Amino acid sequence: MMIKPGILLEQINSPADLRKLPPADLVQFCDELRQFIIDNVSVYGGHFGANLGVVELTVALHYAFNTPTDQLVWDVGHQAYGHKILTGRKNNFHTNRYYGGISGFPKRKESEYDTFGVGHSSTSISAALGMAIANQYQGDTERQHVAIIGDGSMTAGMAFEAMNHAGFTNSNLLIILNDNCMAIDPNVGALKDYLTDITTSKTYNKVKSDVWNLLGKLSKFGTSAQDIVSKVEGALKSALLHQSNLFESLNLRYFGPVDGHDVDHLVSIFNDLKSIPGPKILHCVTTKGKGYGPAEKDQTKWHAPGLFDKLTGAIQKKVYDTPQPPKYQDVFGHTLVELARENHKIMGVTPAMPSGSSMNIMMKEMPDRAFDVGIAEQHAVTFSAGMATQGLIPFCNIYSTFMQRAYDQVIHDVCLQNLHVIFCLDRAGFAGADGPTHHGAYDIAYMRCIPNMVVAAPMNEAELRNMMFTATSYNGPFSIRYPRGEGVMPNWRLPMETQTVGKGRMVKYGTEVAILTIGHIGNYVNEAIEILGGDADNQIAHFDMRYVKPLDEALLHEVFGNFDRVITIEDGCIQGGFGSAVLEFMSDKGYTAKVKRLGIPDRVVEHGEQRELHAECGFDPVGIAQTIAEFTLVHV
Ligand SMILES: Cc1ncc(C[n+]2csc(CCOP(=O)(O)OP(=O)(O)O)c2C)c(N)n1
Repeated sequence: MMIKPGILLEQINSPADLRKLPPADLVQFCDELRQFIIDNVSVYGGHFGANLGVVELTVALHYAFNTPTDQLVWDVGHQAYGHKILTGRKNNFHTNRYYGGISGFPKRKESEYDTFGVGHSSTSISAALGMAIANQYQGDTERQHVAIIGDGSMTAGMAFEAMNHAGFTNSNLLIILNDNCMAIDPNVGALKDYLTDITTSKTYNKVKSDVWNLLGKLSKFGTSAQDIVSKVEGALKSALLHQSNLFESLNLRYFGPVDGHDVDHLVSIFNDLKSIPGPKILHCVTTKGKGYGPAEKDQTKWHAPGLFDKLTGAIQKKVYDTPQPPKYQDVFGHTLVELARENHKIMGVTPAMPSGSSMNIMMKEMPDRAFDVGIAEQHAVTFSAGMATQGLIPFCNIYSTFMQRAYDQVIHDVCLQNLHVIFCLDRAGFAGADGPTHHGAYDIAYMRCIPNMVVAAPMNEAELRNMMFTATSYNGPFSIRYPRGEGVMPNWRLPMETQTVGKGRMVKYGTEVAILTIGHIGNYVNEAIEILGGDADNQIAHFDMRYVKPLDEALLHEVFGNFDRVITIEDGCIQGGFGSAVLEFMSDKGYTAKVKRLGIPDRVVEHGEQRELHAECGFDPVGIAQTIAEFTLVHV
């Protein structure tokens, strides 16, 4: 069917406008909303497949529920574009994820419809339950609270913790399980199999559809939904005795599975569910990428494909004349396989990020030695610890930001027992367009205070390989952080060398000021020197410290013995991070020097390109040059 582009969407600027549409227009409206998302994401980028998959759910939710009084909590929030477009952000949607523009995730300060800030997964049920219990306590029993959570996010412990709690409350909570069998990569685990079984089981669905029919029939006779449910529940329970339902055993009323793309049916179900008291779950089956062929076919690639030609489905790729440096994640992935080929004790662990971390390279070549454990960072860490107790050497790759979830496991299960687990923290530093929920800002600070933990950060690809190699024979907890994106060495496959743990290096000699850097951000120093020009090259000494812990004390004695002006630079929080470690050394050893620390300040830094954010925080090459100029005799 050809739809006239945007004729309904043009008139709709809020859920209140949407609710004025006759039900007969909803299908067309969904088509227009889907097209709007395709038009925008193809040109401006962002998350794609997950958004197309929830178009009907989004429209039905805002149509049936009285938002913003009724509260929708989107899990992760990467699928909330339709919600944003419907709730006043249609006209600035082209700024989505750009510096100064709207956020790619729901955000409380952006809209009253964004009830809870998200970005990390599996928080929605807890948050919605908290809202429900709070409103109940405050005497509002009418308000509806809806958590919309994907089957991938449902694999996390936190989702189960929340359901376990919800099941013994009488809260006004509806959980919508958006089951598309996918996380970013195909979803994994026993729960996934269970959901597939429930969806495809003939007996189960027969009984369920009888129940829905009955519900429909009784509605027509004016019987209240509560009565209907209690009548049919008994029948259902006995009919399904042989096939227990996971959610029902947690005391949540389970409904479904239903077609998550049938907007009319969804609206009528939501209207029915509104009057059914207590915590309940509606299982919706959807297709990630729905309505856009290429995205339905290759769902991982189209999770966040970058810019593309919407007519041909061709994803834009930059073409270069010369070989380009690889992404750090790929250096990790290939190096891990190289190491694992030589050392049969090496294993790989990722919590639901096989593609994002490039662990998929090892999963493909050595499927029995590399594990995607689902969105389960805590489990990933302790699972790795368990393997380490048996003499294996797990490389546990977790994005810096998601490692925050597993902090206790890092301390309690790995470091206190001094186990040989190697943590590779991808996306360390500013994450870019994903914004503050995803910035890897804190890992240097949170890792360096734990006994036994080594904290390393490579300045380039060769260093990353050497650190991974070094870590395999270190025999204790070892963390290596590196940023999102490309390194600096097109020819990076150099033979690996063992480093001395805790040894830094002088990158360049200088006479007036010492710049100490950690990790990839150190590459900015050269650019800063070029910006300064003049005698800057002679005046500036640069040290790549490589390790925040143990610190290279011998090198620091040299630095503080020879320089009275020192600048530290890190792509991490300035409080408690690398610069703080250097200051602690200086103070403990009785040196005095002027020290300027550059890094992520103690405030929320929003989204934007990594370089834009570095500039905002004063540690892009220009900011570094300015600091040097203010601090030394060098003039900009
Ligand atoms: C704690 C945490 N770990 C990992 C991620 C990265 N991540 C973002 S979306 C996603 C998949 C979510 O799958 P699902 O909930 O099924 O949603 P879908 O994209 O399939 O709609 C993952 C792993 C995250 N956001 N939070």
